[in-house]
Amino acid sequence: MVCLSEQRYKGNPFRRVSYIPPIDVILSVAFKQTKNLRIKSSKRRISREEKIANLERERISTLAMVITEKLERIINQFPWIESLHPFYGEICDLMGNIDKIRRILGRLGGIENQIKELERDHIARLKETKHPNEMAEIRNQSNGRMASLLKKAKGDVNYLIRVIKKLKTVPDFNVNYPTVVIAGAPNVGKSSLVIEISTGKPEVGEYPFTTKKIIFGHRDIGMTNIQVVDTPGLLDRPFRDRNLIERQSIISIRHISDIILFMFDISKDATISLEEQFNLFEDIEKEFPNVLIIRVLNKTDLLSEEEIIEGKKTLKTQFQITIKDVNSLQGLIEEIEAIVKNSVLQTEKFKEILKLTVSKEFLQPVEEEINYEF
Ligand SMILES: Nc1nc2c(ncn2[C@@H]2O[C@H](COP(=O)(O)OP(=O)(O)O)[C@@H](O)[C@H]2O)c(=O)[nH]1
Ligand SMILES: [Mg+2]
Repeated sequence: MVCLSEQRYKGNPFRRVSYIPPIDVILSVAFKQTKNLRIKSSKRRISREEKIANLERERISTLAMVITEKLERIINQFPWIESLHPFYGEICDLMGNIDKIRRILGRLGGIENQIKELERDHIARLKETKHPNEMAEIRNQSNGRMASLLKKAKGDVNYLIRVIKKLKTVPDFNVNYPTVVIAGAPNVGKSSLVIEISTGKPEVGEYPFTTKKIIFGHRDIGMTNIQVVDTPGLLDRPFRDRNLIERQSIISIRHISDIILFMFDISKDATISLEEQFNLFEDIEKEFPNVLIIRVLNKTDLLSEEEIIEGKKTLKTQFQITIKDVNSLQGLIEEIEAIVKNSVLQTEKFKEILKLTVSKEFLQPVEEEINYEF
């Protein structure tokens, strides 16, 4: 299996898994290849029996080879379950069962070994006979055993096909990038803010157990990329009536959040009361104890001067913005960039990169100039 830590790319690891063939497809491809085999002419003069023995051996080996290659490809493509980033680990467990996947991959590895064993056994048995009929019988037995062994994995492989299809739809977060998660009631302007903050074109993706599309974008700040994520259906209403799966989904977000922007809406457009918005804010504070939360008052274009002052005072919002005026976002964007730059500068990884890119002379202390004049 591929170890994730060796990967340069840190996005959704399940997107690397390409086509997983169902067992029936593996078998029909494998049998088709053996059918194409013919008795080969040989420079050496060999008996007819020997030629048939060679052909039957090749048929057995080819079937085993095609099956084991296909199984190996399935196993190797899967990310190493043990070293999945906790975010994708939890998502994987939400959409499937991580232990079940681990067991299935183990079982497929076991079948691969058993197929190789069957190949060795039957080839050994071929050597014990000189009769073409018996040779064909041995090959038939080998085919039958390999096929029935493989058929046992039918359900397992179908499960992998189903799970991987779901896992591939999970957004391609780069778990190495500092991430800003946007929270707040429905309709406060979360998706709009992601679009405004992002430098490129934001992507639209799926997220487990939300019916709405998730919008996420990037902001290039030179030394790194900031990832900005909207959370429809998750961080948008108080947690008290959440089911277990939704709570688990919320917890998975904890693994990627560095900053949370909590948006309040006190305009007439607000979809939930101010009290409910505040309950949601407190839930998030409790659930994300180690994450920096920045309070933002949005839709100031719909508010009077007095309402903005009052909102700022009661909600303790640090930024008052409106998506309708990009200038109002400047302070907030600068703050996010400053926080990220500072924290990136402090990481060991960044210091290492800096050492490699800055010239040696630059790092050498300037020699003190000595004045020889007396
Ligand atoms: N007037 C006004 N409308 C806004 C503002 N921000 C967002 N909206 C509108 O509010 C609606 C909901 O915005 P959206 O970004 O989809 O909210 P979300 O549900 O939190 O993602 C959209 O029609 C936006 O155009 C704002 O600052 N002022
Ligand atoms: Mg939205």
